[in-house]
Amino acid sequence: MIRNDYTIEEIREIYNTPIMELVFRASQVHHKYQATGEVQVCTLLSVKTGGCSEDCSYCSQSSRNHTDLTPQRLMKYDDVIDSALEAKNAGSTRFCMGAAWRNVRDNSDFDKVLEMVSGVNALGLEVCCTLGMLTEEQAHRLKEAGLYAYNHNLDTSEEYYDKVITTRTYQDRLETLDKVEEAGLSVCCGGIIGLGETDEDRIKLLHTLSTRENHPGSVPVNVLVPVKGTPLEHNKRVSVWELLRMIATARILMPKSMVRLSAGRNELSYEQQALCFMAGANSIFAGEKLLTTPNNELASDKEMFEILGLKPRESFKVEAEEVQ
Ligand code: SAM
Ligand code: DTB
Ligand code: SF4
Repeated sequence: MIRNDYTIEEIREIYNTPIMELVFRASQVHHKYQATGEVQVCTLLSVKTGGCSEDCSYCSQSSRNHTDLTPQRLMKYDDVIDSALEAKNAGSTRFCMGAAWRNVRDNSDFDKVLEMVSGVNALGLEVCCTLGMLTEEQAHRLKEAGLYAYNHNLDTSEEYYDKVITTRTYQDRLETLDKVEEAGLSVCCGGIIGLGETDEDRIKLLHTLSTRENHPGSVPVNVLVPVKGTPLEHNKRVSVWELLRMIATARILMPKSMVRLSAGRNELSYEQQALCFMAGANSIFAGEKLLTTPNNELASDKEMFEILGLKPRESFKVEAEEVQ
C-alpha cells in the first residue's frame, strides 16, 4: 500500500530500527514492489559548468566557493548528442543534463537545451534535466520538447536548509517541484547526507518527500563529495551504515519510487554497494564523471553487475507495464 500520511514519529521509528532488521524489512518491500536484480543505469552530463550565483556550500560550481573548477559555457548540441550516444552504447537508459543555473531564463541557451532534450529523447533514452528553478511555462516547454524527468533536490530538512544555502528558500524548491509535477514530468528529488545535519534532519527530509501527494518517481540519495575550496571540504565522512539507513527508510516509505545510490558511490566497495541494493537502491549513475567529480569506472561497474547478478533496467519500463 502506498501511503503519504506518515508521521515524523513513525519515520523516526523505522529509521532507528536495528540495521539488520531495517535492511531486511526494506528488502521485503523491495521484493514486493520492484523487480529485484534490476538496476536503472543513468548517465550525467554537465552541459553548463560552474559560475553559479547560488551559494550551496557543498557545490564545486558555486561562484562563491573557491574551487579549482574551470567554468564552461553551454555545450554544443552535437557534443551533447555524442555523449548521449556514448552513454546509450555503454548501457545507460537515462541521460541527465545538468546546468549550473540558479534558475532557467527564457533565452537562447534555454532554446538550445530544449533542442538537446528533443535530440536525446529521439535516441530512445529517458531524458532528465536539472537546471535550477523553473516557471510553469518553462516546465511545460521542457515537457513538450520530450523531457521525461526533472531533478530538483531538497537536499536536507527545512530547518537545516539555511545552514547550507542562503540564496534561496526551501519554499522556492517546493514550488518548482509542484510546477514540474503539474507539467506532467516525473519528479526526481532527494538529498545529501554528510552536510553536518543530524539524524533528525534526515528523518524530516524523508518525511517531506514521503508525505507529498505523489511520491517522487525517483529519490537520489547522495553522500557528500567533499570538494576542495568549499566550506564543507573538511566535513566528516558519513559511514555506510548511515547511508544504508537512509536508503532502507526511503525504500520502506516510498515502495514504488526508484531509490538512486548517487554521489559518493565511488568510495564504496562492491560489498557495501551490494548492501545498498539489498536495502532497496535500484538505480545508479554510471560513467567516469558525475557532474564535476569522479565516479566509478565503467569496467568495475560491469564486473560488479556480473558478480552480483544485476541487470540494467530497460527505459520507460513503468509506462510499458502500466499500459498492459
Ligand atoms: N543547479 C541545479 C540545482 O541546484 O538544482 C542542478 C545541478 S546541482 C549540482 C544537482 C544536485 O547535485 C544538488 O541538488 C545536490 O543535491 C547534488 N550535489 C551537488 N554537489 C554535490 C556534492 N559535492 N556532493 C554530493 N551531492 C552534490
Ligand atoms: C543528484 O541527486 N545527484 C547528481 C544529480 N542528482 C544531478 C549530481 C551529483 C553531483 C555530485 C558532485 C559533482 O559531480 O559535481
Ligand atoms: Fe548552483 Fe546547483 Fe551548485 Fe547550487 S547545487 S551552486 S544551484 S549548480
